[in-house]
Amino acid sequence: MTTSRKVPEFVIAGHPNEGKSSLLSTLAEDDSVKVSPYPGETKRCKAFPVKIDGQEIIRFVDTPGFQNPMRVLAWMRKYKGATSNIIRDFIASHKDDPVFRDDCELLRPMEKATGIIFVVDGSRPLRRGDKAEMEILRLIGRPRMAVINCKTDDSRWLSSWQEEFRRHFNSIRVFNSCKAGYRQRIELLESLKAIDQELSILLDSVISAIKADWAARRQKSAEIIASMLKDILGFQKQTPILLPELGEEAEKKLEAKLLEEYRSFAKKREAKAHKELRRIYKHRLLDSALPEHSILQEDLFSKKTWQFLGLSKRQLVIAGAIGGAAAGAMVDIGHGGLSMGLFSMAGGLIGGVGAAVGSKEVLAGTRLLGIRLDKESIVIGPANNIQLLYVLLDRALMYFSHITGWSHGRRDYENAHCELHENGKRGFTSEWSMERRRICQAFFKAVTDKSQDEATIFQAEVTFVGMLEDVLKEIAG
Ligand SMILES: Nc1nc2c(ncn2[C@@H]2O[C@H](COP(=O)(O)OP(=O)(O)O)[C@@H](O)[C@H]2O)c(=O)[nH]1
Ligand SMILES: [Mg+2]
Repeated sequence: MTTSRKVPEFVIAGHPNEGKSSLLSTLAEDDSVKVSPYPGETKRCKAFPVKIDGQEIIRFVDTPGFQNPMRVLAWMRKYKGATSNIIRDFIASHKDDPVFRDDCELLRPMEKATGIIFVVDGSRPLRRGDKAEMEILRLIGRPRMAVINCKTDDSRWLSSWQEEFRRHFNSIRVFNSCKAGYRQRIELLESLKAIDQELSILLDSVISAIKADWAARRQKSAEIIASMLKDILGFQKQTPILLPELGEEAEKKLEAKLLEEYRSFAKKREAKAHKELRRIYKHRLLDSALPEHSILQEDLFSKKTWQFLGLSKRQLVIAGAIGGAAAGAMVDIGHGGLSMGLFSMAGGLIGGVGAAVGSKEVLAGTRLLGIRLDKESIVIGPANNIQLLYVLLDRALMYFSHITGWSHGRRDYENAHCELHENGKRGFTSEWSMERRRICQAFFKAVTDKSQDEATIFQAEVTFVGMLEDVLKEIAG
């Protein structure tokens, strides 16, 4: 058996409604933490473990906040016993008094805590009660850190908070629970080291574990995105037909049916990948919160999606320079395909089925942009236009950026759309270098052209996933 190492435990203290639960939620990446606009909603202390691969590495305890700081302080100032007994004795003499219920509840976990994180809303002025709370923490004598969590943009009071905190705490940090991401979480843990020398080694291993976990999540995400692209771009379906009997009406029906099948498959497969990403980044509540006006709410094949994420002229030129049949198809789209309906818009990707079915040469078995007809069957897929790869990739990256940029403590899901729109302007891939496009091109070929040898396919996929990992790092750190 492995020896059970001490799991550092930090108690989050402070006045009600200052953002304690929000801070904890973001720090522990746990959106099940109850955050409420009404003070006094957190009634009991609750520990929230941070686990990696099922193993607890650090723990944060949410508390109700001080109820009577002035009176608690008055009692503690008069206390004559040893500092190490002050909490125990306070609880012993107040546990039956309902007036001090929250205070007892809050102090209890502090006795054995590794440290205390004191949270204030730095966008309001300092009050008498705040000083009393800080003084209580000093008398308790546990290692402590102050976190200034600004609920609004008002920074008038920030310096007075910092000044006051310098006198009472070993470490101070400004942290925005609704905006903080991975980097800010690591920074906060780094500052926690300063509260107690002995903590340094313990927290260093926590930080290393979190970093390694973040890298592993990034790798997993890159694989999820690549696998989704592989499935959608490589989708192929063969439907038997009896050509002589197939009239124009039947052809139209068949083509519509095939398109619908493809569309529905792609949609489901894309949603599945997004869901997997969401799970990796531990978001449960964000599920229903996809911004209402986001381009991600648009159908994958809608004109709007393709106009928004479609390739720019510059990209088309680069794509043309890279060469290949797919690039040719893209240039066709650049020449006005987008202004037409789904069919011509999708022209490159699954081929103008209408044209294919209507033309004699095509009926002879020519492969045209992903749709093939021969004497006995009609074959749809794999995709033959790399633009579908870029559209899917941009949507996945936008989604990734959205979920990794969303702090777990943030709950105003209704305001989500604005940011996503800005993030997603023209998508991420539109500015990519020739080098990255080449990798995409090779990947596209690997997943759509089965005639290539296995080693080439494997290499193209590995290189693509590696590149994606870099991209994800650029987005989420
Ligand atoms: N805008 C904004 N609101 C915040 C922030 N932190 C907390 N809040 C809000 O303030 C309220 C109280 O937060 P909560 O974490 O429950 O405070 P607690 O009582 O100290 O646990 C909730 O409505 C939060 O959404 C912040 O950094 N920015
Ligand atoms: Mg709370």
